[in-house]
Amino acid sequence: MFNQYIQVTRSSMPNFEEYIEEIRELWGSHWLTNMGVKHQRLEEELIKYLEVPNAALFTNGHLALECAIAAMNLAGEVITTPFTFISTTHAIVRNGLTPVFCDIDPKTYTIDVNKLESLITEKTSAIVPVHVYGNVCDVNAIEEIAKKYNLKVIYDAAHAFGATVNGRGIATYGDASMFSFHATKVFNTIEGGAITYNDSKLTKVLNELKNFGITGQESVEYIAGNAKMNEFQAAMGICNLRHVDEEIQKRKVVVDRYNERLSGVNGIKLSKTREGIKSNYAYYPVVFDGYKLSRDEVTELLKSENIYARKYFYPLTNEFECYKNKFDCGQTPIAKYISDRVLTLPLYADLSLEDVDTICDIILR
Ligand code: T4K
Repeated sequence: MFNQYIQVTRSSMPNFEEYIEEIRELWGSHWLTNMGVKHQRLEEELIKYLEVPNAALFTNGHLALECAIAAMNLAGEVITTPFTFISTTHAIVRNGLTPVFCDIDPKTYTIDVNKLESLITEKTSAIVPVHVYGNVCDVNAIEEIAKKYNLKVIYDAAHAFGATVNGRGIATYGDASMFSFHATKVFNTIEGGAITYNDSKLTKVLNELKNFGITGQESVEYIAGNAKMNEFQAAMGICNLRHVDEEIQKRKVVVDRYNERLSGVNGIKLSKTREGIKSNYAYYPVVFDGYKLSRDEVTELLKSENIYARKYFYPLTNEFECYKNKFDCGQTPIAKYISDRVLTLPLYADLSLEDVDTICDIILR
């Protein structure tokens, strides 16, 4: 048994002195939030790193997604998947829109593009696909469908920071992408998030939506909340961005070891990456399907050894109390099947290969 808990993930942090150095000037300026110098710098650096024309920072990924949806002036129905964190569905509903749940592809767990078109009605205004676990959606098929029906595409890319498709940054697909910079993510700003987007005309509205709808010192043109990233968050981001490539590389080593130990085992299914994708190794989902132990038994077994794997994403979002009488999870049977069997194993840059081996030994013995 591990003496210390092994959690599903552990925040990446810069060297303490590096962060202190980064925030030192804030004691001189006393400018702590409301789009200060650190905020501006992180935004510029992310535009370069993600190779996107525009980026807007937010206090967290959820509010970023809510504001992106609001900025697009959508109406009616939005097609999405229930195999995600509750945030995705909430962001649609809190904008007064109706989510329409599409099933997922059984290999990548992303939206099944073969089922998407049949869900489009005259009320559909957008698609919100999820790059779940950092597994990239079939972005080209989604683009084609969106073009054909004149739909907006806003990716929930909360998990996909740094992933690329044939060398092209994931954030360049669709009208916009939301990234979460939560402490549990590959790249973090403690709490935080961003919207990357193609149309520069959205800059003004996104900046207003995160700042109460204020359009001038004496004018407020619409009703909005507060979703600004503060200077301490941005400073954390500036530091973590310097190390993110190294972090991803270290995660790859951990994932390679899991793959080595768990692939080919009867009853254990590992998720597949599409051709041409460079992964960011955000999560390590394992599906227990016909294994000698059920997913829940493996969860308990690991827990008894102080290892805390997590059932991301169980239940489906359309099964939660607040939605279950409105939606039928039977309409997304593959999502339901995977959700009932999936477990995400511990994964972080500093997880030792020895610990990975111990986790695998416990599962396999
Ligand atoms: N869309 C998707 C697809 C998402 O997955 C998320 C967030 C969002 C949208 C919304 O983005 P944000 O608004 O959060 O930026 C966590 C995260 O809070 C959440 O960000 C994440 N997805 C979701 C999948 O997981 P919990 O409730 O499972 O986190 P918690 O507190 O149990 O932490 C998990 C483990 O992480 C801990 O056991 C240890 C480690 N940890 C946690 C924290 C808080 C750290 O090492 N450091 C920390 O500071 O939700």
